Amino acid sequence: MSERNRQRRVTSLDGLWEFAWLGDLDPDGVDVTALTFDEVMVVPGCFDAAPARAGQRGLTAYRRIITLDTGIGHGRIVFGGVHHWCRVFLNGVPLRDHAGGFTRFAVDLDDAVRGTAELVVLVDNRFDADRVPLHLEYFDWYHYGGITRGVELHQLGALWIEDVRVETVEIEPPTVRVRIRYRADAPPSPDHITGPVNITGGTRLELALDGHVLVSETLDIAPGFGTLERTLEVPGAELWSPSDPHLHRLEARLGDDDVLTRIGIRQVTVHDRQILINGEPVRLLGFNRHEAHPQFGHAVPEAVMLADIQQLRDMGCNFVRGSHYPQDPRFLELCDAHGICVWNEAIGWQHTAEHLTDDRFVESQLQHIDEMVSDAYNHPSAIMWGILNESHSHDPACRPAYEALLGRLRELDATRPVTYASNHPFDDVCMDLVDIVSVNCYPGWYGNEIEDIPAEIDRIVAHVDATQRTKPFILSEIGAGAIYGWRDAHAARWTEPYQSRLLETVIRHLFIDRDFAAGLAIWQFCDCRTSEAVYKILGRPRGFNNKGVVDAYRRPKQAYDVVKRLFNEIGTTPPSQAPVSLTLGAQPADRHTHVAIEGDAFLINGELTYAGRIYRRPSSGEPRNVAGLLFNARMVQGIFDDLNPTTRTLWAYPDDAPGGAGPWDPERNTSDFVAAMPAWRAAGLLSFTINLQGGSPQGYSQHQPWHNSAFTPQGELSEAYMARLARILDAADELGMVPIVGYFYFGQDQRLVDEASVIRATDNATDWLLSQGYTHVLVELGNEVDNRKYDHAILKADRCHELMQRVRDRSGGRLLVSTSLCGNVVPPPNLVTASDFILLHGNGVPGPDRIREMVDETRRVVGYRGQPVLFNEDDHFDFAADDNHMLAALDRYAGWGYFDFRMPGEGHDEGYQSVPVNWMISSERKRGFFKLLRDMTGER
Ligand code: ADA
Repeated sequence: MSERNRQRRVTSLDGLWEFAWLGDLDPDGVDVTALTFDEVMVVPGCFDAAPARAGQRGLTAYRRIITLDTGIGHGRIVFGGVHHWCRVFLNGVPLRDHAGGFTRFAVDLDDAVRGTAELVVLVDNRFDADRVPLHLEYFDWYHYGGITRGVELHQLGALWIEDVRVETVEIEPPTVRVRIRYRADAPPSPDHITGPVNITGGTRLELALDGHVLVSETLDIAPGFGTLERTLEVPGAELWSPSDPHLHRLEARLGDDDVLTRIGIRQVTVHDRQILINGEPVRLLGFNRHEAHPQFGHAVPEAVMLADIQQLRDMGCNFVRGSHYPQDPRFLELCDAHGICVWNEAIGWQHTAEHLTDDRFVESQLQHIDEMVSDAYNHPSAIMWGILNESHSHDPACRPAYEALLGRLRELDATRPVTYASNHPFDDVCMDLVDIVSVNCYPGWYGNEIEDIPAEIDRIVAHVDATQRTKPFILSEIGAGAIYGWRDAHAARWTEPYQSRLLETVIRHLFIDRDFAAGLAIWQFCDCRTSEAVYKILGRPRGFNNKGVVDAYRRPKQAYDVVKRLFNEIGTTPPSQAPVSLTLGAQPADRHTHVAIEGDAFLINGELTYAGRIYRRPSSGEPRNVAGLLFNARMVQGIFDDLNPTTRTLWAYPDDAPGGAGPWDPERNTSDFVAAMPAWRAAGLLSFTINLQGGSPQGYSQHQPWHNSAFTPQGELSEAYMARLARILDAADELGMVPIVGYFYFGQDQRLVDEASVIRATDNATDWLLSQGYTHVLVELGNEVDNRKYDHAILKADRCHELMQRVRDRSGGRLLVSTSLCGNVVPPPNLVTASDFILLHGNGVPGPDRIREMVDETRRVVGYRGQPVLFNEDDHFDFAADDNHMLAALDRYAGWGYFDFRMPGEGHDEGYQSVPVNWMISSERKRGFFKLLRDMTGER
């Protein structure tokens, strides 16, 4: 640790202390003057890492004699960290208790004590949720006990500096603010031995940077606590950055006291998905690091810390997440010097509402956060604060705790972004509180396989992107266990090759195949000992968390070289200036059209559709309410393609196609579709159904050998299909239309290999819609889910509600969901219950009376709660008749949807479902529908 004081008398108390094992004793019952100290223990050190006391939990006592010079003002003992509860005594008198390891605290001594004195510290490493709420047995790391960081005796005069905090105000010109908190004894008196305190003037304040005095003043210092603040412009100073970690030495002197600190001038900001240091985007590549070692426990010696930095640098890292507690300031100092950015985190691990709604727990966290901030404040390497690893951020009951803790961090330090690692990315309710979104996940380890990792990461990023648009994203944990030396031809879990393969997949996907993440912290740098509770150790061979790329003694595993190769390769390219969000089409932009349901009516942008419109039936003059209905047409082939080369030729453009003959062209098809949309909209069409697997390109078909699916067999999204869909949905958004996006079609669900793929496809489609920021789409989970041609059980009528609910949950209710059934079928209770709006099909219905009856019956199904009802497929065309299906639907206040396919002998202008097609209003049938629509809706 670099020198911190020149004037102040500071004595290190590190070394071998006398030690007594007190085991089960209650600290309140211990007479510290009557103890027998028959062992010795190293300070700093962990008594339970030492062979004599390895693995033991209990109360202990440490003792040593200190010498307080006569002629000093105050004595103060500064403990760098004690695990995890202690009580400090001087000459048998208790002075203070402290709970919680990993942070510094001070004990002020009685001014009357001079000469030699006996310092005894009771140290307890037992778990006790009342006394030490921050250290709980279930955490996934071993809680070593002891005086784990250095101890110092400070001898203070009558005026002393409590702390100095330095922050960067500007980088051009480099400008820092220095805040000195001091205390002056009251009142200074003639017999005060050292006493520059001068209440009438005469105390010197001096601030020097790299030896150059920048402030030199004489001040009046009144007794008591005080704060001095000076802003220093230092034009020649060099900035700190991970690639050029320039440091400056700041010396603050007040009277006879001083504090020396090494500072880095740098600014951390977040903007548009990026983390910037001094305005330059950085890509954070690194590891989670537990500060632990089998021989030293948490009291990792500086040589090991330096070796850690060496290995991190060797692997091309510029980032460490201090999991899951504040890192030793000595480590931060090394990170300052070597350009490693640190996420400094308060203690926390998987807390539920039980803790997070407990005032005492939250209070302990707040105190701990104060200490963490004060320890790390001046370290330029500490670029962000974190809290509460993997806690219940998805439980609204926990939100107040997140608000309190993150609020405290912002209050203490407005210069650093805040974050927490969430393992509930899909239903997190606190992410709006952070500056950087961080997610932990373990695909390929705790669930599914390495091959599933890219899709899982994409899903998470897409979701986060949709909800937390412009925030940077850090993958804050991902990894696999590997037992050091275990290389086996099967390369299964726990082998070094498995870990290598998994990490290679992750890094490639995040930074080579894509470039959307602001950072990655691999879980983890070194293996670390963990809880030996049975439920834990059975999944943690050797009692260690084995996911390190080096073992606990820092011996590299196979993955070390993989990470090294990839990080070094990636590190040579700058992060993209405008990172691509995980939207396969356009970037989410401000959307224009927002659909909602109120009762049985649809609203667009807060207004009923066709607001105020009444239509008088021509035959009878009876008034019908049109407002709130959704008239639509079945246009499911807007993104059609055929990936089967043997059938693709069927869809060649004929001579009579506008634009002429040519081979099938999916982009041309989508372009023609988009070009026709304004005409539909002008005629009163507010909605159309489009499907990720289309519909029969022949209207009705027995067999469907063509391959038209926006999903890969495993349920991933096809970029080409989704890009086409984005063009259509973007245009609809501009036009104020509300498309119904269907996910599955019975003629193509066979393209998905199994149920897991169907689920994956559902999630992917949902995440994609959200990631696009769409607020104008309705979801039709499956087209005609009672059709016997569906292969996957989960898509059939009796189970499809599972997926509908999944879409709703995943979108946090933002997507309105339904499904349709075959013509003439009234939906069963499970589907009515699961639907936000009800879709009916009118094909095969014998006449308008049955249409009316279907709507009536639907409204009587158990589970019906007044949702809007609409037909979104009906192949009836008697638009000029006095009564027809469309009018019948209107009679019952239900929307209606036109379904038109090309009939035998017809040309390219006919039909909307037969590809390729003229998407314009190009035939008598189409004109019939659009005329009646125009009349009904009053659109011109
Ligand atoms: C969690 C947790 C880590 C560690 C890891 C694992 O995500 O945040 O502390 O326990 O899992 O190895 O499973």
